[in-house]
Amino acid sequence: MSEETKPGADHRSGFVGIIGRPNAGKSTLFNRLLGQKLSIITHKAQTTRHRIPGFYSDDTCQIVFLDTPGIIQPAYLLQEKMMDHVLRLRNDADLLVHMVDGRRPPEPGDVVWETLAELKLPVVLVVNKVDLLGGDQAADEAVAQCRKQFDYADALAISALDGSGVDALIALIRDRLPPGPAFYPKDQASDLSMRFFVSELIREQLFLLYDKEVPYSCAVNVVEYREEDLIDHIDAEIVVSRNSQKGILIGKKGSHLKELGIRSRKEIEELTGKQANLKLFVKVREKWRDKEGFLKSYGYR
Ligand SMILES: Nc1nc2c(ncn2[C@@H]2O[C@H](COP(=O)(O)OP(=O)(O)OP(=O)(O)O)[C@@H](O)[C@H]2O)c(=O)[nH]1
Ligand SMILES: [Mg+2]
Repeated sequence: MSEETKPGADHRSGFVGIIGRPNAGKSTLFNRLLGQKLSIITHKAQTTRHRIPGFYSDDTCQIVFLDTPGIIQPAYLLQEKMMDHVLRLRNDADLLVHMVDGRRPPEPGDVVWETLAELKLPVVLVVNKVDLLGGDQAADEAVAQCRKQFDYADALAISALDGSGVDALIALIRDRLPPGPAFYPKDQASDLSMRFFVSELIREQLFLLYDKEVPYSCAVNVVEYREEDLIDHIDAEIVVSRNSQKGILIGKKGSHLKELGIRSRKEIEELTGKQANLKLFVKVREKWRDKEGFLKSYGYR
């Protein structure tokens, strides 16, 4: 056993799922906990579609955080797959963090209460966006409103954006995890591939650049990733579910797609620290969001 994975006297480890309604700030918290951008963030709901692992390590513990898609009532098969990522936490997580936007904590009857009951795990309530609440009273009220609906193990108010309360959250989680060794080398941040992160960065730019239904109708697949010393050559296809969306995506004389390529390349280069030669292609696959075969091959299992 390597030095890194040897259990110390009081070393702790475990899996912690971050769940909540879309836009609550789950991915913002996840990235802040890990000190790097592993998960994409936008102002739009349902940005995250996968379950993304990120490894937090210090001398005393290793916490595998799992960022998840926002909890919704699914309307199509892709959304059902997204909710499966949340429900699977029941078997895979030791503890849950339930994130709530402090400005609008879920009401009685909200779909999250059903999900929390189904997951049958200890849950820490995290009231987020306190920077927007204008004082402790609103945060306390949000905690009280949620506690009426669910029996939380603990509750805390934070701002994932400015980081206040995040160290306290880590300490609180650590104390609730069982003793055990690290699962992964302590300098490793995740076990997803660079292909995955690149496709997510392109999807992030799709959400930021295009309106309405378009980003929700897109999947991004990296079909070729060839590394050279100074430059990575990346081909990515963007799949849309209707022919009309292809035109919107490409824009007049290719202007929209060009802009998407420029912005995505910048993000990818920031991630890899290298130059990227990015080529984007648009492909129509009618109603892919409802077809098991397409979903599977696009990584939505
Ligand atoms: N002011 C403020 N904004 C925040 C905070 N945390 C997140 N946000 C913003 O809230 C929006 C949604 O953040 P995300 O982290 O993408 O939310 P999410 O819960 O992962 O959303 P989905 O993936 O769609 O479920 C973004 O515009 C964030 O910048 C916070 O503490 N304060
Ligand atoms: Mg997210």
